[in-house]
Amino acid sequence: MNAAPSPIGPRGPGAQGQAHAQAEAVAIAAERRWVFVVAAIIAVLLLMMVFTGLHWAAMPPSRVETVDINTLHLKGEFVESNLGTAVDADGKVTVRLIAQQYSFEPQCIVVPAEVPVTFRGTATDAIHGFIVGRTNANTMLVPGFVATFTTSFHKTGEQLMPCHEYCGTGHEAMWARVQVLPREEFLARARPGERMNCVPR
Ligand SMILES: [Cu+2]
Repeated sequence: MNAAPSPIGPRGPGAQGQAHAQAEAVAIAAERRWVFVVAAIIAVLLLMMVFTGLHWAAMPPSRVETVDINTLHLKGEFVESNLGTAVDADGKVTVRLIAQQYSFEPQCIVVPAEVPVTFRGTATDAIHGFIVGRTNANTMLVPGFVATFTTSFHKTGEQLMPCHEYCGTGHEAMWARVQVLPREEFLARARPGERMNCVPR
């Protein structure tokens, strides 16, 4: 025959059993509080991921602007005669460039110091990228997408601009130069409608 379960638990009657039950109740309450704290932390992290993912639209960093790589050299913004630095009528400076295995076009880019410069670039064949010296001018160039950002250069002189995305066997030889000119010198050289570069002729 089975004995009836004891009403006072396996540890027997008395103060010891009561203290144990109290301690267990405290532990359970504390663990329950921590479940809410941890759940709240996880919820905040998930909300941050969803917000940043949707708000910044992930990749490419600025927004999605596509370009047809099959007609890149034939028509539109990235034809050879339109590459280089342009100064618009309203004084805005835009650099357009393309990356291909294993060079940048133009090979030498000229920009003014202390003036916001907008870069617009794309790649023709593989994923490339560039960084200008120790500045914050830094982007990936993905075929079919236009990468764009605006930055200012504070130091005049020449900077190296290497490709920083491994793009094939010639990757380490893929780089261009950026010449940062004093603002007045740059503007004296600029001609409306012309595309500037510093490629030696
Ligand atoms: Cu490259």
